[in-house]
Amino acid sequence: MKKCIGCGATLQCIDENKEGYINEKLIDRDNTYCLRCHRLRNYNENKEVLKEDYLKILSRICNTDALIVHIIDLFDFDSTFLPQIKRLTGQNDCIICANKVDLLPRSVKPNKIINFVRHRANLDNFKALDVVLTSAKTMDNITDLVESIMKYRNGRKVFFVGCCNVGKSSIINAILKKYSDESKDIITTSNIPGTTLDFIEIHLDEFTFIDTPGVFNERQIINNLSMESINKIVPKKEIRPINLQLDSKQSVFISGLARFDFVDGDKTNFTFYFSNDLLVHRTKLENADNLFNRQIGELLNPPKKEEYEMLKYYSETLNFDGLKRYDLVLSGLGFITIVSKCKIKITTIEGVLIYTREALI
Ligand SMILES: Nc1nc2c(ncn2[C@@H]2O[C@H](COP(=O)(O)OP(=O)(O)OP(=O)(O)O)[C@@H](O)[C@H]2O)c(=O)[nH]1
Ligand SMILES: [Mg+2]
Repeated sequence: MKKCIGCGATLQCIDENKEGYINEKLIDRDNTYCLRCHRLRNYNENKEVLKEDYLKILSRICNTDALIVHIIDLFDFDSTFLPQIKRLTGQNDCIICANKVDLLPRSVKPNKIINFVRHRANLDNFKALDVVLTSAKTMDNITDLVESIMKYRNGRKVFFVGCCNVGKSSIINAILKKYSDESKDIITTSNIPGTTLDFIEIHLDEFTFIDTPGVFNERQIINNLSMESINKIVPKKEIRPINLQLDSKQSVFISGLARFDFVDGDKTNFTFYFSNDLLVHRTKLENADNLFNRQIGELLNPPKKEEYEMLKYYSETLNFDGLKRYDLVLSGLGFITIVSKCKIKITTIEGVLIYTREALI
């Protein structure tokens, strides 16, 4: 059975609407891509196909003695850190690869991020042999990841697992570019969740790397919005922080996706870390409702008007003691650093988790 080298689907010439379809004239060639990969790679055009159940596919790892590289997206840690990966992969040894580090401002200290990841893993009793921060985009620490894999692999196959879109395929492409003659991306990657459809086995020297389909997590914000909106929300490059000095009774909109109300406290600075394509807009608290109702889907976009109709919002009120610097995190969207004693009401869309942590920066 021949497989597509881009997504791992078994190639077939029968049904164009099922995964792995390829024109029969092409099927006898070596190293071919299916029609869907061809379109994704050349035109960034998604062809929806009926997908196999990824959980069934992943469960094949359970019976293999393997090293697991659990890849998470640092910009959407909460939705992409999956403690259940241990169970899904048969309690095999695991390394955490925290990817997309290029999106965080360079001023973030790597050790702080690593400690944060370790701390969160410990809270879930998740044992990781190592935590490595990487960027498949800028090739940061790809050698560190490979060294860690070499240290812990003990001759086993290495599976790259994690949520959709965290960069599993991109990481393997990055390793291939670094350690072989390959100069282009072998495996198909895209910002569409569910790009990889089946195991893709890559042999490099004595290593066997296996790319896997992403675990679908309904909490990931990418599931509920259009590609156009996602492209604005998910940062493409290093975030430029926006520093605002606010008086109490002022509000800040993050496009139409979140609203930050400074309810009580002395005049102070807040730093907003969101994709550079989102609007960070200040107004008076008393005008905020009105502005939202008039401008949602217009100035406050994303979401688009028709998406807004489908979304639900919720609020939380939080008190900060000013004794430490804290981040108020909106999972998948970004975070706000708070340095003073204050009371904040935060509103955002359902699916985005609100929580606080000690400031990363
Ligand atoms: N900024 C940045 N983007 C990245 C990085 N790694 C991957 N991406 C982007 O994230 C998107 C998803 O990458 P993929 O490699 O297709 O992710 P995946 O985990 O294999 O996704 P599935 O196959 O759908 O499970 C693509 O648009 C990549 O270009 C990174 O380190 N930094
Ligand atoms: Mg993939």
